Amino acid sequence: MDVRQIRSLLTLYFVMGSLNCNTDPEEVLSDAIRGGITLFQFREKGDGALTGEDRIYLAKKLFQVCRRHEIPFIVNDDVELALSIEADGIHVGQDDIPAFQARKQAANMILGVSAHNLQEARQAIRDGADYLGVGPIYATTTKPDADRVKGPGVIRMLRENGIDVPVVGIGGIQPGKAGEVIRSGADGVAVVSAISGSDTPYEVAKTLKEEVVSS
Ligand code: FQP
Ligand code: MG
Repeated sequence: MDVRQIRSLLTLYFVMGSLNCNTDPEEVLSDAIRGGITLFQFREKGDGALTGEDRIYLAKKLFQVCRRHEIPFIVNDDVELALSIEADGIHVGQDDIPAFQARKQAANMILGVSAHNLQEARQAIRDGADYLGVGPIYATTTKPDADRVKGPGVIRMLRENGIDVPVVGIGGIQPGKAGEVIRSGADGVAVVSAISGSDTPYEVAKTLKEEVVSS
């Protein structure tokens, strides 16, 4: 997939698992799609997350919803799962399998890699990342083991140092805070709780989308 396509997919990237949802995950995802998300990541992890067959079942269900609306489906962490369901991509972080290995195993998939600084960004690009997930931009409660809060300036810093690959900001991005992330040089914003933890996922997604495309 070419770089321009990836940039456009990152516009509003929704990341979610069953633990993040107040209601049926399929319904939350459908509402988010209706609100204008452009990419989805299945992230089923944490205390009490589904495992085994149940996890695979939910992945397939959510994949179907995405398919129906032509939203590419990215799997967090688990390359085996991504390969077995023929997902569109995989996202790995610094504590997961090395990005170069994910690139080898999933040669034709979209590969996203988390980067917290310039060194990690450069390495991810050498390893074959299609995009970088950079954060946490703001404070988040979604990920207990998140890195230190960086502020949107981290993206400006990466751009000023020649990082020109597609970048999405992640971490604590709520409506009203997305524009600043885009103006710092991100191609889009990734959110978990802003949408999934809301009682109105459709409205929040729509608001975030408008904010990103107008920034
Ligand atoms: N960026 C993105 C993306 N998705 C993510 N899941 C992460 C960053 C974080 O491995 P990681 O990845 O550091 O933590 P975890 O596996 O717990 O999510 F930009 F794609 F939205
Ligand atoms: Mg990970």
